[in-house]
Amino acid sequence: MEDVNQLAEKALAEGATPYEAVMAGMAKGMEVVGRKYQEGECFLPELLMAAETFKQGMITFGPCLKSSNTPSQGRVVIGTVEGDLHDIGKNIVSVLLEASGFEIFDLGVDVPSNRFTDKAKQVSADVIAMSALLTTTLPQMKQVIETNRKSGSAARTIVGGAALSEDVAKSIGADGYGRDAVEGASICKQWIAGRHQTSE
Ligand code: B1M
Repeated sequence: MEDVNQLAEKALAEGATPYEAVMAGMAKGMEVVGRKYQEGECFLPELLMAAETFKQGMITFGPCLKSSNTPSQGRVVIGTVEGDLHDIGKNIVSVLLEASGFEIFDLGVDVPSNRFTDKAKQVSADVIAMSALLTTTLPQMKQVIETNRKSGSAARTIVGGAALSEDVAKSIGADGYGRDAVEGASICKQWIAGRHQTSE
């Protein structure tokens, strides 16, 4: 953990793009630790250390991924649903959306469903983006989607995270599903581009 920022600077100095370093480097590493945890080869403390190391690395890479002078593409309310504290994937999605010019309202983790819909209404969000890694928290996502739809809000809903698949996303009524952060950000961009085209 102490070395990660120095290594991050080194990767950038050697020509890696911040995006490559996060997706092909740190996220890949997290995947390896996750697999070892699943196979009983490493335990919760190692998992926590890996997660903290990831977050530490984002201190270097995060600002490089963000673009400050792109005009706003739209507004996204994002969070990890109630009962779920996993935030690494959600944070990557958030950074990529911000890098694509979206205005981000990040509600954090363990977010009750009404906070998503209230915030979306308050800021006239274009998208509500939700992450879930625990299968037990899927009903929370469904609730946000239903409340959003019933309220007549124009915000579209996109979901992702290890607890989801395309089929599950469909079954809970989400407008979109991102297999990974890149796909999630790209779907949001397509939605906004489509909206601009229809209004021209
Ligand atoms: Co936990 N955990 N965890 N965990 N954890 C999983 C999810 C689990 C699959 C591990 C396992 O047992 N095999 C399992 C869930 C089982 C299930 O529900 N089916 C699990 C469990 C059980 C638990 C606890 C209950 C363990 C315990 O306490 N006994 C506990 C729950 C706490 C809680 O949330 N209430 C717990 C705790 C933790 C830590 C705190 C130790 C840590 C989280 C730290 C943190 O996030 N700050 C942790 C971790 C690290 C994992 C694993 C190993 C890795 C998750 C991760 O960060 N992956 C995970 C196993 C696994 O997934 N293989 C596991 C890297 C990250 C980049 O990927 O988040 O999937 P991910 O995001 C991807 C895509 O999914 C996608 O883009 C990202 C990158 O491209 N994506 C989106 C994500 N959100 C998106 C949203 C989008 C679009 C794409 O649009 C909106």
